[in-house]
Amino acid sequence: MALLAGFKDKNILVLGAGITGMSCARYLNAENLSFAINDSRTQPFTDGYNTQQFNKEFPSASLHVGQWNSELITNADIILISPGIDSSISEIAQHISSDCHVMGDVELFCLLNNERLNKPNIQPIKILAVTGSNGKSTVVSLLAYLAESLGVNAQLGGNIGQPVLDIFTKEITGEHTDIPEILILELSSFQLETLRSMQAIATSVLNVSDDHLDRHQNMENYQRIKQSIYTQGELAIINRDDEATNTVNKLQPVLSIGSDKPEENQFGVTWQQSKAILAFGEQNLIALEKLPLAGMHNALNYLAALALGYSANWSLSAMVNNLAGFTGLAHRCQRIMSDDGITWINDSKATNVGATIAAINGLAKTLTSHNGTKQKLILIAGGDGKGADFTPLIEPLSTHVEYVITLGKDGDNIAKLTEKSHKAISLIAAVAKAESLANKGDIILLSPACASLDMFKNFNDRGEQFVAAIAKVTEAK
Ligand code: UMA
Ligand code: ADP
Repeated sequence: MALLAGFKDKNILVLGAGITGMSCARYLNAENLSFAINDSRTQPFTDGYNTQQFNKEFPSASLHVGQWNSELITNADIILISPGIDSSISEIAQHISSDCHVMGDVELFCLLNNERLNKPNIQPIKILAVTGSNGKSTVVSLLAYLAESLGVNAQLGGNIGQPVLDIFTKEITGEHTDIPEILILELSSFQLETLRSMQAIATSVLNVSDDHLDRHQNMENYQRIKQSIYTQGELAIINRDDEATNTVNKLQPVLSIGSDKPEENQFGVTWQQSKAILAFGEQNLIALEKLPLAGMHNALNYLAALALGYSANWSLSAMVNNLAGFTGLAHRCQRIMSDDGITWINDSKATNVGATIAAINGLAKTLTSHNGTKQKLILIAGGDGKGADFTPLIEPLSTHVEYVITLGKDGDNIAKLTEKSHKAISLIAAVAKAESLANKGDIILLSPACASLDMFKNFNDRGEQFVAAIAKVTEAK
């Protein structure tokens, strides 16, 4: 039976009324399927959207906010759960009936996409899927940029902030008849937890480092969830630098990237006169210094994007010729202009320890000496650590960082790692303190190693407040 026919006359429950939940609601509505939606917060909607608007947009849906509704959960045949909601919490888990089908929006998208194979005149959308603890958004955005430069009809979706079901909703409502040929899909560990049916051309785990352990309990579990992406694609793109990215299926076709010299049919890095060159087998592609995103972690991001494009049969030389046009995303090691002679860097997107280590080590390589004085690196870090182990920061802090200014819920846990720390009660206080410790030529880096939600709306808000604080503090001088 076709999937949607099986949805008719079923109790469909959407859990969460954020970006994902609303996207599910709009899809179900476009298919004339009735549903209930439940969000445990009293004010789930953002951007001025309200209950009246919801009732107008979805006249046949029922909205339940303020707590998890055990009766709705018990009676549900199908639950579409948002990635930020942990289905194992007792308020949810104990009420789900044994024959209820629980899935995420990406799983529903993939089930529908697979069915397109059996329909006349339409094709399934090909999928390139990327996960990893860090670099996902950079890699998928770079890949989307390359696709556009090469004239490939591709679209971004998933954790990057564009729910995938919107593609089919727009097809049904006629808002978009131009369905993409390729979906470039960013997947979080939360989304992978409820995903089983993706059939991608290629998938990649970019790297695995401690993140979201408050939800996934331990690294083994987190790594297993990340690697579940490989069973849902033909080619596995793995990172030779990080064993945890290997596919467990020894028979699966593999393409690898790494920061070492590549062998035949591998992507990697060679060195010529101390310059790093991106390479494919024997073929040198381009010098890293000619590209805007600096640091070895970004070399790996470039290679991952090239490997993914290559797996979709895009021309390697055309991709290489277009790499330099992508200038990166905001809040990821982004330089902020100021008049005080200090180099301020906004890496607010560093929401885990691995990202902060990559930023410190990457910047440390660029530190130079002026008149016998070495440039100092001052770090502002802290926020909600999500249960992470911060000890991997000890080495980079002691080797490369002059002072650490800490803030937020887990600020004290970072301060404990080094004697060179100062505590701040707010971001603006941290900026002022860092500024007072810096000389002209020094680098002040905001790279929190933590999520932002204890003090800010999100990492964008934290980055924007950092930029505003720099302007305020430097203006006052
Ligand atoms: N909710 C509850 N109770 C809870 C938790 C959440 O009712 O205990 C409700 C909230 O009130 C809200 C809804 O659930 O209305 C939010 O659902 P959600 O947290 O899944 O967020 P969405 O707005 O649907 O956004 C999600 C992803 N968010 C998370 O995974 C936390 C977005 O990734 C993603 O862009 C979007 O779907 C589209 O796919 C954000 C993210 O922070 C960027 N991702 C994490 C990361 O990158 O590290 C995984
Ligand atoms: P994600 O979408 O996985 O969170 P982003 O591209 O948004 O990744 O980058 C998040 C953070 O990780 C930024 O602080 C960025 O500087 C850092 N980063 C980017 N690529 C890598 C990588 N390959 N390894 C480690 N850190 C990285």
